Amino acid sequence: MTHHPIQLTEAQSSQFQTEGFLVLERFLPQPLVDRLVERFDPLFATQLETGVYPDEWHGRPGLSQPNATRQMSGLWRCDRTVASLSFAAEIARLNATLAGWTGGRFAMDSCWLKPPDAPAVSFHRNNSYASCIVPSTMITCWIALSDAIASAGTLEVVPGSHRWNCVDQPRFLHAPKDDYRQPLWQAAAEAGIAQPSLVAIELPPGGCVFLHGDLWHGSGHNTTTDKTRRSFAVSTFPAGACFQPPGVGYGYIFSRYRRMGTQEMDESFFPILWTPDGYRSPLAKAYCDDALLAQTPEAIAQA
Ligand SMILES: O=C(O)CCC(=O)C(=O)O
Repeated sequence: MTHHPIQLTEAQSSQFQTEGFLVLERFLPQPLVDRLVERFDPLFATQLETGVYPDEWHGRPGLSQPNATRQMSGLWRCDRTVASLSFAAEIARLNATLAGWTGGRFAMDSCWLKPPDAPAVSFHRNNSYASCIVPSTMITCWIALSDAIASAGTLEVVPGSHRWNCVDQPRFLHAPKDDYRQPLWQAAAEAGIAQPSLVAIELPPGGCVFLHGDLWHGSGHNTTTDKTRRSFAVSTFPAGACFQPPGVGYGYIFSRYRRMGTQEMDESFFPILWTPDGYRSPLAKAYCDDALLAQTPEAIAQA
């Protein structure tokens, strides 16, 4: 059983600075993993608890190839059980603390379901998808919701690549026609790195890895015949983040929720989830519970 809040050690923080990622083998208790996984089938079958559609939706049962990766972003809008994790203060606190920020604001949530034979996900840097935000930086907590093993296409990262002097450009990530690591090889060449080392993040269900927004990562083909690889990712901006002027930078999902006439981020779309003095945006308090505040077995069983 994991107890929140988690106290990160100095060694863990310094590993994150140096390597650009940090693994916690135990983060979510199994009942919470199960509760989250149960929500995905109804969501992909268009049974949306709130009636609201997600921001991104790839892979539909009956319409897409059976082996297509199913991915949704902005799931918190559709389902308040999912939102209770997307808006967990603890995740925002850990993401923000690793980055050295004094507050964390919700940026995005995504689920990634890779059935047997699912194709790879191209290597990329998450910050490239948020250049319409200042500062253009996010930290992501990627949580395994099944056994995340190399043969099932778990996440792969390149230690230290968050410090590489190179650029990435937004691209379609699902089912690349070319080598899914090609963007990585190109970036390594630009940064003058002869042989980048790759690490497959193998985790039990409920384990997580925190990713620096400039860390190169992707995931391989699910080569198994019977294992669906599931994960859920929550990304955080610094609490004081705002928009670039209109037309500057990339970020088509974020920009949808821009208010005209101001560069401020609206707390109804990007709630502040953690600050040291306990402030949370009204939306986060009114919309759902916080899944990581109710960690007794009785509370989880009743939820
Ligand atoms: O889960 C995956 O395979 C990819 C996830 C990813 O790229 C991300 O969360 O940024």
